[in-house]
Amino acid sequence: MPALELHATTVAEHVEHIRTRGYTVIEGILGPEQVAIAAAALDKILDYERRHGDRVLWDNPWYQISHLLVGKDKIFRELCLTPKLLVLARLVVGQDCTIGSVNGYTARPDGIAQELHPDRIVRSAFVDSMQTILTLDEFTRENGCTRVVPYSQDREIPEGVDKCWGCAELASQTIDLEVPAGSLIAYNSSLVHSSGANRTLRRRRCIHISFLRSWIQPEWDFSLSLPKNVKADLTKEELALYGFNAHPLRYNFQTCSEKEQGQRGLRYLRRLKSKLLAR
Ligand SMILES: O=C(O)CCC(=O)C(=O)O
Repeated sequence: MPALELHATTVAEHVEHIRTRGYTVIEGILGPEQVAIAAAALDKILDYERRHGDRVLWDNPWYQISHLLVGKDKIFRELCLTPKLLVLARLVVGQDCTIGSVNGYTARPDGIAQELHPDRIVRSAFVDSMQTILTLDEFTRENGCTRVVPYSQDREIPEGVDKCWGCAELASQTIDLEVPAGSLIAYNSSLVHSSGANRTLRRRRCIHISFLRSWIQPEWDFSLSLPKNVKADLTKEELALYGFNAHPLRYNFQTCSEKEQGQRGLRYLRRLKSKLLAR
């Protein structure tokens, strides 16, 4: 499918694109030096974790992923504070939005395309969570750039996630987001998307940062997960962004099962404890 016009010029246009077509792209959001430092730091982490990581979840024929980067190198904290990124996130998911996860990701060299999928299947009148990708390499069709299905965030997805995976009709409507290193790709988490097949022998690296409405439980509970020395170093703005100020009971889209509800008391107490003892 021919690429849609990718470039909006004002923040308001980017916000509008996320609300309507489901995604937007901002080139040049990171400087070349930031890209080089972040790429080198990510390589080091990925190399280390390849030797120790879980082969199914973290390092598989599709991708290699590293979770909780904020605790692993300071450059990733800097990237989360990129001014244009925060302005956009706060306009789309609220001034008090929080970060749900900060992961390093590479489409695996000589790897397989991910199945098309939305990160969440929630239909609401507003964007409740936004996924962002900061590119650390040029994204091309050859190295498995991100593919999206414009406007798919509002579509009826057949009941059960499985019926949506790899759906042929959706596949025929994807467009490839070919962008330079240092770009931002931002999309409604309900948009259907995936990384493509990396047909090169080099990593296609990026950072995934998700932004959520303040009442949604993050994928990672930073107050419980970050090392003590990193927590002690966080600024007021970062504490708010990583959800340290958020109410310990937040809505969990992904695992809101009865079992989960039963465990809520304990989780609440643990979060409360970590909140009180955070600083
Ligand atoms: O990095 C990308 O191109 C997208 C990856 C993705 O969709 C995912 O990990 O769920």
